[in-house]
Amino acid sequence: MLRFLTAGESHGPELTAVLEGLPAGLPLTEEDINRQLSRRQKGPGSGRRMSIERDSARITAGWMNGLTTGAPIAITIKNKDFESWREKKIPPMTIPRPGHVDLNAAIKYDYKDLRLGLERASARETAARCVVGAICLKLLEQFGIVIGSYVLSIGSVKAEIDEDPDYRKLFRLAEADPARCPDAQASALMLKEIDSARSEGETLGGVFEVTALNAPPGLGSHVHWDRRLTARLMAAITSIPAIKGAQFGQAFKNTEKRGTHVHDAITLIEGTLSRSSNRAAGLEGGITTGAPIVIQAAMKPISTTIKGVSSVDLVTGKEVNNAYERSDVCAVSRASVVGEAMMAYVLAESMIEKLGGDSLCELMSRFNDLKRGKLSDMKMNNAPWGFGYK
Ligand code: EPS
Repeated sequence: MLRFLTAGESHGPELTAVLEGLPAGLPLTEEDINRQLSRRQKGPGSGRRMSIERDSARITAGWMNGLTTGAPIAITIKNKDFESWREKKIPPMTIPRPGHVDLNAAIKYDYKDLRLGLERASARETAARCVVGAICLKLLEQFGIVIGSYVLSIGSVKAEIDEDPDYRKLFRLAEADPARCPDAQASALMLKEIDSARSEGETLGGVFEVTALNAPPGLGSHVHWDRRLTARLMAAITSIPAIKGAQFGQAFKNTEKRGTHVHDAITLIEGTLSRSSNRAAGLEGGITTGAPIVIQAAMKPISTTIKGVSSVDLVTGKEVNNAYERSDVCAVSRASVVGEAMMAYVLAESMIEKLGGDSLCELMSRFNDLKRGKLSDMKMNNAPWGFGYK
């Protein structure tokens, strides 16, 4: 079983991630992790904090001489901003920001200052998730699995994407674009939109898509609700702060069509059962089909706005606009990298579940024996049968 924990506050000394259940013998460098951390830090709409932090990972357990040992892996990332908070007299925070965790966390945990909720709810925590995602991605890479993401919309500006796109091209274009948007024209408009929201004291949300290529068929299971990969991916993606909705491929649009226009016909190509389309977005019955796994996530506009939204001061009981806390204007481009990390974690978990094994060698030999929908492997009984229950 693969599992992870993160710990750390936004302005505390450091973030910590612990990942347990990885096989031994996986090659891993701090550079592998730092590459993903730096991708998460790029993107338009960031506040001043992003110019302070230069995230870099320190592996402190579960890894020797460049290889995982099978023991829990521990990693820390310093919060550079802690230096300016260490001795600070922090002013009281008593007006909850609508859209943020402030009010709910204070009610739930009996906090006497709202900042206690903010510190842990901050999306700063997603740096630790990217550490976990980077390590999981290293495992997936051994099996040829590739994960990428791109921005589909920011505010009302939408990218034009082909219906049956070349995903590797989308990944490349997004990587080279400041907004991580593969449509250059839309990207320019997105940047303008972010500038205009900033100047109005407003914030923006948007939609990004995360896609995994080359996942083998047979990950996840239909036999129980919590083993459906569909559900696990959905939970992982919607656990990212500010994600309020997700769908596989064009799930909502598909509801408007008749069934024969939605399901992916099965064909036989060179002895292997294949699909001529991928409207199922890589999953049927909670199990991977072997086609790209495509999930979209809807991110709400950042909750901290310069303009302020009406709230109540918990000290005076008076209705006032919430005070402004330094924040981002738009985090959609950066969140797409966090989406990749969560997808990598869920796929690594399901690969380990499928392949078993304590070392990479063991996983690899079982991977090579996986059934991949060859007609010659499908030995049907082709005879009447009964349940046989007493
Ligand atoms: C965040 C507020 C901002 C963001 C932060 C998430 O930080 P600060 O309160 O220090 O200005 O920059 O995101 C990060 C620090 C990060 O690394 O992504 C929030 O309230 O969620």
